[in-house]
Amino acid sequence: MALYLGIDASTQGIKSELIDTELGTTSGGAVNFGRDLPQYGSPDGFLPNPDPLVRESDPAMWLDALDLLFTRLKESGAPLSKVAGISGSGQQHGTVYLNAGFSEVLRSLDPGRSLADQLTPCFSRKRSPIWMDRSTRAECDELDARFGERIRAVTGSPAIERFSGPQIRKFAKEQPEAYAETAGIHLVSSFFASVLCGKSAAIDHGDGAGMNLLNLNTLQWDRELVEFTAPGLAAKLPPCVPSATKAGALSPYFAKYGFVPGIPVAVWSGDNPNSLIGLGVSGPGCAGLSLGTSDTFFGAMRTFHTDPDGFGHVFGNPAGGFMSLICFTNGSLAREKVRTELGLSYEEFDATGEVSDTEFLMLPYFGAESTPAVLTPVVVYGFDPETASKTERVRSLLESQILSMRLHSGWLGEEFTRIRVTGGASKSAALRRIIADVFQAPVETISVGNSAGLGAALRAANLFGGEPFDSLHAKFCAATSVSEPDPAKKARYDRMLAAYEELERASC
Ligand code: XUL
Repeated sequence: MALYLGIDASTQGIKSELIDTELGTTSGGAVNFGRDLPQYGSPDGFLPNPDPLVRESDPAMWLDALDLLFTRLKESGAPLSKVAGISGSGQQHGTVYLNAGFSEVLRSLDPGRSLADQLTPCFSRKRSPIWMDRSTRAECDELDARFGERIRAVTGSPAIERFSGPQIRKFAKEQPEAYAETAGIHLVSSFFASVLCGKSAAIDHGDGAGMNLLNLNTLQWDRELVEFTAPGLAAKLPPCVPSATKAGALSPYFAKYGFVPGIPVAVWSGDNPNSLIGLGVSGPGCAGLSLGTSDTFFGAMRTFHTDPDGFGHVFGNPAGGFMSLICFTNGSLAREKVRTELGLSYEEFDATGEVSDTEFLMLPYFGAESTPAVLTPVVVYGFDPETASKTERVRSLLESQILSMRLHSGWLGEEFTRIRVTGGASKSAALRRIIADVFQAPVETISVGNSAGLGAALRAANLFGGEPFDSLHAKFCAATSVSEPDPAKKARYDRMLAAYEELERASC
């Protein structure tokens, strides 16, 4: 038996994927923040805030969720004593601020008390900004004014509101005393890795690239960017290392769940880099599409280059080299909004996506949007929604979302030979067909839904079990369904793409 554990710390909960590389089997576990930890008042994983641009979470909730996940795995009889290595995945960009006491508390964690109880006094900022936060436009403008095009050329992304650098700068400006008390700043990923190892863990190149601080040419923190972002920041950042790096050995604290202390823990990465691995698309020519709260479109990059429009990002590929990532914030958010507005069940919504030949387009920015950058929510219809049928409205939303992905992935210069989908909305056959037709590429699903958790487990198996990704992908990521493109639809979507581009240009 060769067991590896991948933990996925996402916006709405924590899940795990336990894989057996000899048998090729997986089993999952899950904690939902809203349902299982209602005391944190975060039904969707973040705290309510009167400012819609501010999105923060209580990091103590994340710790309680980890303890609860392991309690559940133990109670369900999961063979945790046989686990040979662990890695994980974090929602990207979120930051955790820790005072000088963190290292000592981590070193001597008491199994008789919870993680949250022991580590809460170590937070120099009680609330962690997460990737949904859009409150740092002023800081992004300051970075732009100082560095201009250099930020994109060096970090792979322009200054972006949700990225960690602008978030850290805002905190240092607004709460200078709390910032001065901060001895270390972690990403969600490296924070969890630190807790598991009982010592501060490194950040990997996959997640580190989402900070506007990492120089992708040198793969080191960029001295000038770090110095400008906040005073003394260099001393507060952990080192940044390749994803295939051991972070440390499992802390004795976790023996209470049945783990053998001292088993190796790999550095964690972000959810998108992990999904690239978990979907089996870490080689060029294939794309991954995660249809979740936000939709993300990603793929391995043949050469390092950046999006001239400034919406796409470049991150480290955990399998080596680089990956692209384009985030569409109004993914399931918009689909849910339209579904409920029209009073449709999920089944009806899916069935409606199948029909209608009208070429109706819309811009569904029910909340702030990343691609294209829209801070003030706005919904634009290229048709009259009052007279359009429900069928036409649903189809218009789904086609517009996928056309936006085709438009904004053009900078990659790739003809995709296949697209692998994951996330809740990937269950929709109608949506999969639209993706296949818009991109004129086969769209595949795999059996494991939690591609980020699976990717983390595969990274641990690759690093500690020595098994190549190709062999792991053959075992765990075989296609379970394929939607073939209809060549007869090519002309329709080429035409609609031009019309969509025009609508977006005229409105944003
Ligand atoms: C990527 C991004 C989101 C989060 C969601 O840039 O902001 O995909 O990683 O977890």
